[in-house]
Amino acid sequence: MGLELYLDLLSQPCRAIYIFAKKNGIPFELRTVDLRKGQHLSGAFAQVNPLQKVPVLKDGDFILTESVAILLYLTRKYKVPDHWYPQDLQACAQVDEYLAWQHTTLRRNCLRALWHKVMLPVFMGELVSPETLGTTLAELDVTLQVLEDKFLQSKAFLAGPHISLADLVAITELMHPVGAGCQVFEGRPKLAAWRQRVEVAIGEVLFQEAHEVILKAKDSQPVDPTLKQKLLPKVLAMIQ
Ligand SMILES: N[C@@H](CCC(=O)N[C@@H](CS)C(=O)NCC(=O)O)C(=O)O
Repeated sequence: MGLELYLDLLSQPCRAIYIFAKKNGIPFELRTVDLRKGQHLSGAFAQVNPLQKVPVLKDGDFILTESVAILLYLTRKYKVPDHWYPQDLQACAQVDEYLAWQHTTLRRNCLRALWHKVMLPVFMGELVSPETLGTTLAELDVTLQVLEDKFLQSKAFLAGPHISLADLVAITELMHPVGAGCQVFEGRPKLAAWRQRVEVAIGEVLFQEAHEVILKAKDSQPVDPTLKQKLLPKVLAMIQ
């Protein structure tokens, strides 16, 4: 069996891996794990990842979780262009710096924005107070400023003149609040121009294909009450 990727394109790290593999012509079997249907909680998927989370990479008997590790594995196993993970010591360290930073900052804020604004009320039928949503969006705003001022600065891309894993991971995060209807690029011309460059570098067709699910998140059908009971505690833990 060749490379298998267990993904749900609703998930931002899954989108990054999907785009990376497609863009670089890496052959893989897509194993869709529909989070909204609770497929990640099945016994069969627990055999693949006991943590019951996507993304997961399976390469023969080798199983790898954690999106950053998966992206680096693909970068090293397949001969992808250097710009994704530059050879230059300092450019590479800047990609590492961004990947280490984003997990507890941009990832958390973008995830919370999506769930507080759309997924909890629309999909889960759970009310979110205006105060909670306001705090979430204010925290997102602070993080976007850090992304712009500390990481992007006046560069074309986060780690220099070319697109890297840092940009790919960042854009797939930002499309979460975009999917929730947040105007994250409004009033941020530098970030908006960067988004255009990233989209062009990825290719607009692939970019749209990977983001179709999240851009329709607002149309999610309400979950049935039995599944909601199983999903809600996991979701609340995930968006803490
Ligand atoms: N740190 C992990 C996060 C994995 C993760 O939280 N995946 C989410 C989707 S973005 C998931 O599968 N959630 C299901 C759950 O927590 O029940 C990574 O970057 O791969």
